[in-house]
Amino acid sequence: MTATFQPDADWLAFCPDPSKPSYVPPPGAVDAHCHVFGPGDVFPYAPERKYTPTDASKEQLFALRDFLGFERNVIVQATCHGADNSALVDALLAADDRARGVATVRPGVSRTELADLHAAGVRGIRFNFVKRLVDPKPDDYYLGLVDRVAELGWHVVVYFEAADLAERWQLFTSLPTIVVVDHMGRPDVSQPADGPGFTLFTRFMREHENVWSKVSCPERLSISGPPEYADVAPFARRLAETFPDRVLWGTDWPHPNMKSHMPDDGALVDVIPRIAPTDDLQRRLLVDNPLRLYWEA
Ligand code: 0GY
Repeated sequence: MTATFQPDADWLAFCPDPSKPSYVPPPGAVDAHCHVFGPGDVFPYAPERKYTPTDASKEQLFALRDFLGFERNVIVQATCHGADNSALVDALLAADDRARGVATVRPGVSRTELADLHAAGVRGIRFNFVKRLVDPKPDDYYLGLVDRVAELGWHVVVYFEAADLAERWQLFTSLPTIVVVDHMGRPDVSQPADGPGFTLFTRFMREHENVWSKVSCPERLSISGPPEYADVAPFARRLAETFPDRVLWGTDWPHPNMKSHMPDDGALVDVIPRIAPTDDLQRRLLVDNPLRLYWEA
């Protein structure tokens, strides 16, 4: 089937010529949060999607990986592809064992489909609670799905806004798998990193040793803006120093739904030493943790 898709009128395309970062990631480094979009005429966008992006292919992703000094990717199914993981699987199969995936599945998914996803390199599913991206469901919907994938040894990635944490506390704290939170649960960075909002998030991690966080996406959270995203770094650093074995980092390429600006991916890499200031913390963040979760599981 072929289809032609026009990106949304206000869509910002990813940076075509990122700068070479000054920071050199350690050998084996993993970009643990990125996406592929389409191409739409090969892998059509989902009818229920809430945005239509510019295509962002696996070849472009792998070229960026090499340019930025990374060796591997974790590719996360984006909502514009719904629960059709074809573009994700296509990228995983082309990656020569250098990519793993996080899929979206719905309750009717069969054992065979799950086994095929596993064989392609999928190691988790994503639950998205962000209302501008999806229509969130009652807790039972997610609990039913997690039971389906826990037996495969997969984990759950959750994407939510700061206010959802208190509201969905019961659900989030009852998930039996590893739970990886996208983008630190989207803290309000106009508040202090040791203020009440983010303290609830750190309590979530402290009291639940199965909870991990991506210390990614300063471009989405920052008020002070690029290239340093100085207001986000204290939040990310607090997590990287407090929970050094439960943090991941990713570019978030191709940065869907950015409205304020499109980040230079090289500048994003240069933020890493301000999040993880020592060689040891950087190695855990970029190599040890993602390898343990995605390649050694
Ligand atoms: C991200 C963030 C966003 C989009 C998605 O699946 C998605 O569509 O995750 C967003 O718009 O904040 O992590 O890519």
